[in-house]
Amino acid sequence: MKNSPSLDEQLEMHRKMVVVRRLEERLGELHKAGKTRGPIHRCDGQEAVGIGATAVLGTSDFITSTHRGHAHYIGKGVDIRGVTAEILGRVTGTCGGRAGHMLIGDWDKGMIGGNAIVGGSIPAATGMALSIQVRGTADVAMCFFGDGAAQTGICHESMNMAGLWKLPVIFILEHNQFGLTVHHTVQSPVADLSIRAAGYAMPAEIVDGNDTVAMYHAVATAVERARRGEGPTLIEAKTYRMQGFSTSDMGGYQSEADLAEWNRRDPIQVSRRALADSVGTDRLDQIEAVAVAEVDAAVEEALLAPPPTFELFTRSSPYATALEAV
Ligand SMILES: Cc1ncc(C[n+]2csc(CCOP(=O)(O)OP(=O)(O)O)c2C)c(N)n1
Repeated sequence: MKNSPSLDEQLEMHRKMVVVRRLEERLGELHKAGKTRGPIHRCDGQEAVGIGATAVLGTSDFITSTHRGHAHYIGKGVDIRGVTAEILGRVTGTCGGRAGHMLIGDWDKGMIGGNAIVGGSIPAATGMALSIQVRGTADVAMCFFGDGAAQTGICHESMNMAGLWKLPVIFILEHNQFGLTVHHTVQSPVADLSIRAAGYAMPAEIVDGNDTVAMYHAVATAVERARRGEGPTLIEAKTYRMQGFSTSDMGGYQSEADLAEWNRRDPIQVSRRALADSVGTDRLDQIEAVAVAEVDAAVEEALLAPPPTFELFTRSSPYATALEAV
């Protein structure tokens, strides 16, 4: 069983985290300039969760995401140019410019879709896992969801079903400590939400969500277990949301001490420090510069593309191609 990333895989995870960070920085600027439609939910400080977890998966494994999904899209291999154009509502976007930043899906990459319904990613992946089990393939489904979403009824129903039927699903609880503006201590009587897994007969692990390699280790074990037909795993990634809830949120409820502490553990810096001894800082600088340039080029290209047109009474299917005959 392979549960450690190679050096090349670690460098690729590092590159992807920089892509996500740069994308979100640019989106923050573009939002202020009035060039995005609606608020943007940034995941600054949480990049290692999505990038580390998806690095374990193959293209035919499926993921579902949330309203805060940029690291999940990029981690699963959705093209940065398509993602950027989609967020900016352009026809060249992954879903033709009609999904926006919360709902991007790319079937060819196994990215079933983001989801603006809190908790909605959980039953979607559980259903996908049931489909995988029925079809008898060795694929797995993975869902990302927040600590707020972990309080929904559908989370418990999905986990119960997954535990009962030993479905090949990995539940990635991205515990960033807030649901909207509400701290987790007033959302739940327990600090570690992963203890709930015992109630559904599945293993759970608490992971440093700011460390891609730690995420990779834990997820690799869970994925191998699911592929062997032994059922689901819950992984609770402890992390912190460094920005407000979205670009429409003025913040002010995160303590300076917490922000400073988590800033010291910025996932990109954690990764840099871990890789510097092996490859040197020049190589890391170069990888980061290429990643930044790639995002900047994707933004410039997207801004030149036209918005989609909408026609009444004809097919308009951003996610799927309708069957000609059933
Ligand atoms: C079913 C539903 N209820 C409420 C909302 C409003 N809402 C959007 S995000 C959010 C909080 C989500 O918190 P969490 O799952 O922890 O994700 P985070 O934003 O922290 O990443 C709420 C209540 C919604 N979109 N859907």
